[in-house]
Amino acid sequence: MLLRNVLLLFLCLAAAAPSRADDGYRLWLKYDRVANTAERQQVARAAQFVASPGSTPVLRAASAELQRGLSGLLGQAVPVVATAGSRTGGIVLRVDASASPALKAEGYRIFPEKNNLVITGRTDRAVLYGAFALLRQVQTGQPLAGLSLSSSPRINFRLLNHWDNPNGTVERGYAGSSIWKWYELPERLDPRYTDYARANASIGINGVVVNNVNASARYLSAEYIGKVAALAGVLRPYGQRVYLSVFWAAPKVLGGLATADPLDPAVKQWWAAKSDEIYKAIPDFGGFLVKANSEGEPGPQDYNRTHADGANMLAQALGHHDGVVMWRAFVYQAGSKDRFKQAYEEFQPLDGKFDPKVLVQVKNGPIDFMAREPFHPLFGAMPRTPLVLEVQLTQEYLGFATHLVYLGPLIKEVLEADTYAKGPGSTVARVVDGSVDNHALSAIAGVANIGSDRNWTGHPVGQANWYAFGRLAWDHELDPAAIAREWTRMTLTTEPAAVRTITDLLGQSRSIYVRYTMPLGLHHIMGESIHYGPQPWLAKSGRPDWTAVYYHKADSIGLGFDRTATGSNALALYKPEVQKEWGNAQTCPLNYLLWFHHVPWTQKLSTGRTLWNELATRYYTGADSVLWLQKQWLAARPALDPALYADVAARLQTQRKEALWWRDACVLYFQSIAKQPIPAPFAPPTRSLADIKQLVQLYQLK
Ligand code: GCW
Repeated sequence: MLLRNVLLLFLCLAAAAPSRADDGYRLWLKYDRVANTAERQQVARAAQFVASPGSTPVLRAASAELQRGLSGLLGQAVPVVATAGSRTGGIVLRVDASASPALKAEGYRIFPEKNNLVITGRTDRAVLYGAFALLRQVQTGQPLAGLSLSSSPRINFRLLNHWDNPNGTVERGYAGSSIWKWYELPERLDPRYTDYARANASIGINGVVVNNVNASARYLSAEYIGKVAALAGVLRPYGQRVYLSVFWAAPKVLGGLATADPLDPAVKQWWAAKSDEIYKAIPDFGGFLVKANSEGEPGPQDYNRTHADGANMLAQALGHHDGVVMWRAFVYQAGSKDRFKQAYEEFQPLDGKFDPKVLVQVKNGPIDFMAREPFHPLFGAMPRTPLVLEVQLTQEYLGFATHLVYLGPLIKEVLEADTYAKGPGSTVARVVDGSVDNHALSAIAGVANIGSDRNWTGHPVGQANWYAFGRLAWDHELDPAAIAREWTRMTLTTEPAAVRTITDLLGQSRSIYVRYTMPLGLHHIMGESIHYGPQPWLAKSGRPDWTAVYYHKADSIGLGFDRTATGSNALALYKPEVQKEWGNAQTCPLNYLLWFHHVPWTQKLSTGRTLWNELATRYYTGADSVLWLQKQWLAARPALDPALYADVAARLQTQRKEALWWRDACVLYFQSIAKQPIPAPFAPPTRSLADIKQLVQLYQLK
C-alpha cells in the first residue's frame, strides 16, 4: 500500500513537473502544441481525423505520423479511421495510380475535396511525403483550410552517405559514434533507427548508404548482409532503400580468389552471386557505392583496367536486379602537377563508356569539400554519364561540430553554378537532375553528419544541415534562407522576432566562416590530417598536395595558385564562358581569386585595398563577425530552451577563440612572407607566430 502511494505521488509530481529540457532528440519533428489558440482551432477543424486504407506499411507509417504529429500540435487525440465515409473535416490518404500525369512516382498533391483534405500520389511513398508536407504546413504556421499543394522531387535518388565503420567509429564524424549497432543487429533494432527513418522521410531522403566508402569487406558477408537486411526492414516503410559501399578486393578477402581483376570470369561470377545473395535478403536493395583507386583503396587500376571496366562489371553483376552503381570520381593519381585537374583527367575520357546502370559520383568541388570551391569541372563535361553531386554535411573542413556553419548557402551555390555545358542555364543542378543531358537516372548524396549523440549532430545547428540537404535534394529551386526559417520555426522557436534573428544568423554563418579561415579563394591550409584549425605553414606531408604551401603558393611577390594558361591551366577544363569569368585577375570574383591567380601582395583589388590589406581585413572582420553571431544568439535567448541556448552559446565561445587562432596564424604567417604591416585600424596580434604555431600544433600530437 505504502509503495503504491509513493508511486502515485511520484507519478503526480512527474506530471506536474515542467517538461524536460529540449535535448534535440526530436529534431524538427517536435510537434509541440501550437501556442496560438485561434491557429490551433483552425487546424483542429481541418484535421479531426485521418482516413487511411492502411493497406501498406508505408501508408501505415504515413497515417501514424499524421496522428502523432497532429495530436501533438493540437494537444488532443486525432483518430485514424479506415475510410472517411460521410465524415468531413479530416485528412484523407489516397494512392491513385492515375493521380496526375504531371506527378512523378514520389510526387504528392494535397487538395480540398468535400470539406476534407486529400493527400494523394501515384504511390504510397508519394502519400508519405505529402503527409510530412502537410505537417510542415502546420508546424510553420500556415493555414490548412483550402490547402492546395503539389510537389515532385527533381532528383530521383536522394541519399545520405554514412562514413560509418564496423567498429562503431565514424570517419570524419563529430557527433559521437555510429548510430548503427552492428553487434546488436539483426536481433535488436534500436528504436533510434525508426526515428532516423522518420527524419529522413520528412525531408524526402530515399536512400541510405550505411557504411564508409573506405569500406570493410565485412558488409558483403552473409553475416552482415543479414544485419543490413534488418536495417532495411526499418527503413523500408519510410521509403528508404539501403545501399552498400563495397571494398573492391572483397572477392579476394572474402571469396578466397587470387585476384579482383574486373575482367576475370571468376571475379565476375563472384560479384554476380553476391548480388543475388543480397537481393534475396533485401529485395529492394539500392546498389553499390565504390571508392576505388583513391587514397590507397584497391581498384581496377591495380590490374591495368579502367574505372569504367570496374563499374561496368559491377553493373552487370547486378543483372536484372533493380539497383545502380555509384562510382566515385574522388581520385587524384593522374599525371598532372595540379590536383585540381586529376579527377577530370581520369574520368572525362571515360564519358560514354559506362553501363547504363552506372552513375559517377563527383564532389562539389575539385579539391575536397573546402568551405568554398569552384564547382567541379566534371559537371558539364560528361554529357553521356549521369553524375551524382556529393556534398559533405559532416563539417570536416568547417569546424567539426564546434563552429556554427549553416550549409544551405554552400549547397545552393554549387547547385546554381552555371557550367554552360549546353549554353547558359546549364547549372550543376540541371546537370545533376538529368535535364541538361536527358538522363533518366539522377542522384545527389550528402555525407552524413549524424552520430550517436543525443541530439544526432553534435552541434544543434548541424541538424539544419541535414534538413537543408534533404529539402534541396528534393527541390533545388528552394531558397536556403526559406529553408533555414522553416527549420528554425520547427526546431527552435516559433517566436517571430527570434525566428528572424536566427534565420539571419544561419544565413551569414558560412560566409563568416570562410572569411576567418580561407578568404579570397585560399584553400586547403587547415591542420594536417585532422583538418581542424589553421596550418598555413605546412610544407611537408605524405604528398605535396597534402601540404598547405602547395595550395597558397605564398612568396615574396604574392599569393595564390595560378591556374590560368601561365600556370597549371586548370581553368581550361571549364567552358569558355566560365574561363572568361574567372580567368582575369582584374575581374575574377574575389571569392575565387586565389583559386585561379597568383596575385601580387601590393595589387589593388576591386575593394580599393591591396591584396595584403584585403586579406588582413577579412581575417580581422571575419573573426569579429563571430561576436555578431554571439550577439544574435543572445538576442534570441528569451525565445529558446535554456539548455539549448547554453549549448550553442558555449560552442560559439569556442568558435570565437578559434576564429582568433585562424586570424593570428594566417595573418602572422602570411605577413612573414609578404613583409607588410597590419593595416589600420587593426591591432597586430598580441601573440607571436611561434606561439600560435605551438598552440595549434598541439592538436597534431598523438
Ligand atoms: O575529404 C577526404 C577525407 C577522407 C575521406 C575522403 C573521401 C572517406 O579526409 O576522410 O575518406 O575525403 O571522400 O574519400
